[in-house]
Amino acid sequence: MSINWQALVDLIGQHERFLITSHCRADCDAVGSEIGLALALEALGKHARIVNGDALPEHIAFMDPESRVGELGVTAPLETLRGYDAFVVVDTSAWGQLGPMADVLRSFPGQRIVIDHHVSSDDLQATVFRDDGAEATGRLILQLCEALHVDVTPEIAMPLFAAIATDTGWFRFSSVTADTFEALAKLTAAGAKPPQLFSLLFEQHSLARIHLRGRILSNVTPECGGRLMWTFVTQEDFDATGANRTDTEDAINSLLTVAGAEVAALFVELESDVTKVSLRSRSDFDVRAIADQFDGGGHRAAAGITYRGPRKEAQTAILDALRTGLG
Ligand SMILES: [Mn+2]
Repeated sequence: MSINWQALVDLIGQHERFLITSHCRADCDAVGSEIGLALALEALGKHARIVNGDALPEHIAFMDPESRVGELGVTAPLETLRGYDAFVVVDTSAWGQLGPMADVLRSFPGQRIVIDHHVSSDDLQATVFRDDGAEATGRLILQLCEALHVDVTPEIAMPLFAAIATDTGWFRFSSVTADTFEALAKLTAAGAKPPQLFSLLFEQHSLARIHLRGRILSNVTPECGGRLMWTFVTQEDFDATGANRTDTEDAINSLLTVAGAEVAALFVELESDVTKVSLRSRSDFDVRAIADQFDGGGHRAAAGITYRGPRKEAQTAILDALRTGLG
């Protein structure tokens, strides 16, 4: 579904003061789209303010060098959010992802606008500009800049490049098309610096995270003739390395780099009786079907479960389901 850009240009033309938000636990596509949009609106002489339901995660704080992204109730008190005539939600269409900003949107009296690339959506009672074929909302904001005839400055180009780069796993996901590279060429010409961004995005790990990764990888065990790879993290691993619970992110993807691996599972002992389970597939095998059996959720290729029980019990139950599923 492609977007009627002229309709959005007209709608923007009818408003002056814009409130912008995105989903909680913002990623680079969320915050990059917010900042790119705010700067584009300001280039038109309009007022734009970004407020999210929670704080920007520390690892992407570099995306907001001017501290433009407010946090509701902290740097952006509720009573300061009056007097806006349009409210734009980017990179989500789900009430549940807005956190405390959902109530602000619910009671907002002005024009509501959604710019998004996700398939699933709630009715936010907004005018919706959705392209579920787009790899990132960041590319939609670039297209909007073009439709608005806004000059793409380096300050706009950097966050939009980061938005596309992260939502495509640095241009390797199946969502990447020729349009992706066309957008990236424009953003690079406008001043985005890919090597600098790569370093900021992917080369800022703590030594503790690397040590934890070493433990995770040294425990990888093959099953089903190598089609299934699984591993685990214990509370002792966190204690010994000094790593945070978030330092397990991405580790599971390394399991799928083993030749012949189709499905990966990671069991993280969060507490003695709470186990976080991540599942990934790079074949037709549907890991969401496994997650569904344990009240989890996700997608065909990436799903998760919060298992109420000890790690070893989670491993026994879920590995059994995976073995059965893989035949
Ligand atoms: Mn996105």
